[in-house]
Amino acid sequence: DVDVPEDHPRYESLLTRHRIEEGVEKGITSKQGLIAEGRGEAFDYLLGEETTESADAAARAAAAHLLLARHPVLSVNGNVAALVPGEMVELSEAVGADLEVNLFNRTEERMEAIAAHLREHGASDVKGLAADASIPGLSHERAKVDADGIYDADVVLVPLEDGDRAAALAEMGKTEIVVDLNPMSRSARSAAVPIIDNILRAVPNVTRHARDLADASDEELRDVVESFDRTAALAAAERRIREGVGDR
Ligand code: PTJ
Repeated sequence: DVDVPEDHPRYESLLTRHRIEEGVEKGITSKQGLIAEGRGEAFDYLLGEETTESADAAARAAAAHLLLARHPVLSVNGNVAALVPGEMVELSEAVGADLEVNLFNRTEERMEAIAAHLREHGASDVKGLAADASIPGLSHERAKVDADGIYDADVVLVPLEDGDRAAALAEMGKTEIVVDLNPMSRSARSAAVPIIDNILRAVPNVTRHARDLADASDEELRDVVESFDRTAALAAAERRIREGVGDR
């Protein structure tokens, strides 16, 4: 569906822009999502546009957390829905997690459009529309979640999340997994597991690790969780940005 030549040196980045643009046209992604995408791209460029070793370790720790969880939930916003709808459905199936639409700029139209988009990509049940509970400490619209979804979850994956909400969810005692290309963002810093990687690469990578760990015992999963060092992961990403990845 895209007219981007595959041998173009910036193929992935052009494809991403195209998907976000299409997301806006379909009423899935907000206009602010375009700005967020631009910001993410700049960080991705500085990180070398690849999954670093520490981001891979974070993805494995995320998979272990999701597999150990009582009730894991994957949060979906307008950018996530445009970029990785099928990949989020696959991850939810691999770890037995719920999918919940949760928007920073909530409108009923966009909630419905995203839920329908996820169903088109194979989701059987999409949460977020009931909005019968709220996250303490946030303004009304931004606090809305489902009582049997994010509100009840013990482990939540929140990709590209706003800093206030990431902090409020962590405050509720939830184990938070954040995907964000900016290692200095407040959401990355408040996460138990910050995955500093492009969502396009991060989500399939967590799924791959989850499949690899599918037969692991709880003890083995806990070892994976405990051997992950969030401070070191953030520092490694920041170092890579500051020191550069060499000539390209
Ligand atoms: O659909 P909504 O209403 O829920 O709104 C979603 C956005 C993303 C617009 C909203 O949450 C927002 O404004 O987020 P921010 O504060 O711009 O933060 C987005 C973060 O995601 C930034 O730190 C970006 O660097 C990062 N980011 C952007 N694109 C990607 C990304 N991280 C990983 N992969 C990306 N493709």
